[in-house]
Amino acid sequence: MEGGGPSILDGVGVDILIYGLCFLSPPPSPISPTTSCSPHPSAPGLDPGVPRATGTAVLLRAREAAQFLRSRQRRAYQIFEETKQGHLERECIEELCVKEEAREVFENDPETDYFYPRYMDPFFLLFTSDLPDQCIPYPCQKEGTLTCQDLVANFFCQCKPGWKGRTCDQDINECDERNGGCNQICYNKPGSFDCGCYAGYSLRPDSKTCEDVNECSEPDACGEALCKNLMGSYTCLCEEGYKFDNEKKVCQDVDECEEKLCEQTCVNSPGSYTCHCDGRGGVKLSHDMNTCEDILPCVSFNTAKSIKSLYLGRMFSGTPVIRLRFKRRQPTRLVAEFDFRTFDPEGILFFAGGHRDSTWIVLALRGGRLELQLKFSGIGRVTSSGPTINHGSWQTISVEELERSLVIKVNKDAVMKIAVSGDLFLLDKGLYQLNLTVGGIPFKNKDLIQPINPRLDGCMRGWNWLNGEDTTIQETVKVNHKMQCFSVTGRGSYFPGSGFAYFDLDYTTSSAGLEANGSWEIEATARIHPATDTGVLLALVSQDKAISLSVALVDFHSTKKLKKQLVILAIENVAVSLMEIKVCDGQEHLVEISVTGDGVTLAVDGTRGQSELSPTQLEERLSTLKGYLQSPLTTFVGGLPDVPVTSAPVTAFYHGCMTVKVNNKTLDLDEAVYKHGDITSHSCPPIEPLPQ
Ligand SMILES: [Ca+2]
Ligand SMILES: [Ca+2]
Ligand SMILES: [Ca+2]
Ligand SMILES: [Ca+2]
Repeated sequence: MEGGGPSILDGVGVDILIYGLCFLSPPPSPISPTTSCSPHPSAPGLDPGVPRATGTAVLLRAREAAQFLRSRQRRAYQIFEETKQGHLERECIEELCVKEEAREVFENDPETDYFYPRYMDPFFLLFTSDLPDQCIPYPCQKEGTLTCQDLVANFFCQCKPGWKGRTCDQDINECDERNGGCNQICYNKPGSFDCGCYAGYSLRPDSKTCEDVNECSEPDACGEALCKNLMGSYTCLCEEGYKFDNEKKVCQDVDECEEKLCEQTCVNSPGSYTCHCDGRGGVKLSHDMNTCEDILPCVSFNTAKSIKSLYLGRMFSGTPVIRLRFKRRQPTRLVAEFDFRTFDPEGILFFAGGHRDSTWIVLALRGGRLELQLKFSGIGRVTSSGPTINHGSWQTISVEELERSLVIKVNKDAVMKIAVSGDLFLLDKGLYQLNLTVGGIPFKNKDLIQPINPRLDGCMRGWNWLNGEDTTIQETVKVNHKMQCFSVTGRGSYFPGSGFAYFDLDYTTSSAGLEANGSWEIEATARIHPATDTGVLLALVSQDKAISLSVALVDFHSTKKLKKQLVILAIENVAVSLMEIKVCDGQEHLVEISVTGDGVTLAVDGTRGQSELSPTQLEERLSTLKGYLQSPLTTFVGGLPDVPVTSAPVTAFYHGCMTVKVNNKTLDLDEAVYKHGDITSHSCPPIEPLPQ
């Protein structure tokens, strides 16, 4: 270093100049005119002879200054990074450094170029008492600093809240401590922090605590649904059976049928659904209202049969149940005797004779009395006499052909004695022949002398045709259960739960017809002895199989989910009236209905049931029924045809004993258009005593 020669200031007793730290300022930054640190000797006002500051000043040669600085370096150079400061001290203050060494310290040219000439300048002196403002250039991080305080060869950055560090350049993470005082979420950010809240909460004015947002205060939060505010959220409530559609903001019906809740048939409805079971298949809805269960009897009937009996009512067609043909080599007369039991007032016991145009007799019942129709040589007669015998007790009936008469006895009392001319046995091909049919005739009913309904729900036993041993009939009956009679019977019709009967009945009350005056009336009573709690008593069915009206036993009420034994009167599948009934008490019950254009009554054992409909709804139902009555309706008893299970509240067959009266006329099931063969029209087995 060429410097180091004698200073021009040597010997000048100016003691106030200290010069030097300004070289630390980078060259591009012009030195403020207010600063006292403008070291260049040529610069105006830098006359070394002019004292620049009060107080003691020492004029030092550069190297002395460096020496001087050594003791103060810690403070003087703290504007540098520690390394730069350390290097400068080592390289250029403790000993003279070459420019390259200075360049290494500064690691850049501008600083080096600024520093080095001044360093080598003999005027490079330090003003020890007039150190420049340490806050210039501003050593603090501006954003984080409140003020910079100039100290002697040092500075102090007073940080704004939220900052720390010597130059206030470090953010304090307020969230580290007690979550910044935030109630929920603390977001740190440079120099400060923010409290935040989870979704559904909002920050209170204190900017720290969160409070639930009451979403329901927005009028449209849930649309038509009920809004319920919750902590941190809200929910839109719909009535049971509906679910909230978030998009449309409406309550929409839940289609429970999609969830396969029903074991068999499901019908969805707004807000609800109903399950239906195949009643005709012998099942009903169980108590869970979803699954199906067997319809089981709660009252048992003694349906035991007697193998030594012959049931005459098996064939609804009215065709005979037994056909016999007797052939004799000798002239023979008819002798027949049997025990007979019936409650049926009408029907055919037996036919005997030749073909329909020759000679025959038919023993029948009409009005409960024996009737004999006979044709001898083409001439017909009808005779009726004797007591009523359809009292249900056994009695012995005999028919004997004598030489000139026929004698009919009941319990050995002759009730008829009819003079005849001719024989029932006809000689044909050398044999005396006789046809005998039991429970029907071998020709059409209209070919009788006086037509009669041949269907006879009657029972025979101990028969004796022509004094002959008859084992064939016995054997046939023995193996055919349906040819046997119930051991014991009472009045009524027995429905075994597997079929129905139907009638064509008219419910208009004037001959002018419904159109003329709109008058109609449906009155029906059913005396029932039910075996089960579910089954159709009576129904009016249109030609397209719509169930316009039905009266049924049911063990629940679908809309109220009421599990009770009830009689239900419905128009289509809508319950109109209900009445409780004790199905399983083994007693006979009387169900009465009356339906007119003015209203509906349903009564069980004299007590009227409650209406299920409002007057307006009822009016609408009755108008629907009236619509059905414009066309012929079929009256079903004991069951429904094959209709969808949703057509009526109950589709199951009735099981038990029943006698039905419609518009004051007792329905004789033998008069039906159709009757299931297993329904006994005029007999019903007794109830078995309830197990103790
Ligand atoms: Ca912060
Ligand atoms: Ca809320
Ligand atoms: Ca639904
Ligand atoms: Ca009959």
